[in-house]
Amino acid sequence: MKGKIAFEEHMAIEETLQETKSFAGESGRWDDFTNQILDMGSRRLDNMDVTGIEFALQSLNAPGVQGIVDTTEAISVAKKANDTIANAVNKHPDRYGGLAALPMQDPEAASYELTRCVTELGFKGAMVNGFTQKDSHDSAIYYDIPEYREFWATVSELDVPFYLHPRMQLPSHAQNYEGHPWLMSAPWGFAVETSIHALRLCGSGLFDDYPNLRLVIGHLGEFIPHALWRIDARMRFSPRGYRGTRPLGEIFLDNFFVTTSGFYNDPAFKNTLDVMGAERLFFSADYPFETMQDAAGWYDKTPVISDEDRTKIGRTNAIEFWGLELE
Ligand code: GRE
Ligand code: ZN
Repeated sequence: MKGKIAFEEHMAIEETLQETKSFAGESGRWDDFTNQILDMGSRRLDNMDVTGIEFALQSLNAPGVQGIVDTTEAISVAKKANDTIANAVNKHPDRYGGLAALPMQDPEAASYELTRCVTELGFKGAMVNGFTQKDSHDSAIYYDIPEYREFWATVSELDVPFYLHPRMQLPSHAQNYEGHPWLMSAPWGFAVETSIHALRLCGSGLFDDYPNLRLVIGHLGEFIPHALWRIDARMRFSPRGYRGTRPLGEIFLDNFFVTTSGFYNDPAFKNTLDVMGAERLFFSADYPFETMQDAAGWYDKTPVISDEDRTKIGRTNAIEFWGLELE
């Protein structure tokens, strides 16, 4: 399919590059991977051309700004990353858009940077890599706490989507992963970490206060769509501490949107489609952690959607969702 739009596509800057090393695959691949993730020119664009991806929103690699303990440094790295993305967008406005990296260490600074990115740089929303560290390497701050309500008010006012991207749990918080580093990472722990964060947001009353918030999660919903029925079924018996005024499943289906990033599998996709509906699903690749060839090769041919839905999920949903100026 030509004309696809993707939006979990990552770049890096020198300051955040090294964090990605352990995810780049075999050690011999690092130099090439570095070239791929830093490049925002012909290599990325050629890849998009051959896989039918017309337009892609670019975002900083994980954990990016969220892994920086010094707030002043976090603010300056976020700004540098966003200015780097803006520069690529300016060069290729018909191919790229931007999602803002945010210094969540300081909610007010995060609001300020998001506002700058949206109103001055024309960014379409934010991409944040899970909980943030701050001051101490062992800290992990989640955004359902009251300190972030003003930040969410800004997101709501700007009316832009917020993509909650995975990061790995901190070793000091991960006793249950001990001895199994593979388990903490993209095969499983990424989804556990991200789904817990998303569910915390759902259970915090946030979406009662700001019903227009639009949260995006990748990897076919980080296991949540599959589990949604059971969450509500069991919550009837143990809703302790739940602060939503509606069942969690309703909140999730109203306020969350899901992409195919890094998860190219028919049965899992079919289940996600059944639960979410074609209007709330989007194509994405997760380049360069995945190849655009794998993402598009599967998506263009999967028999579990009609051609009408393929066009929606691959393109037209995204145009409306992000307010893109594409036909
Ligand atoms: C991602 O961006 O989703 C990602 C990483 C590292 C490894 C796997 C992966 O950042 O999907
Ligand atoms: Zn990603």
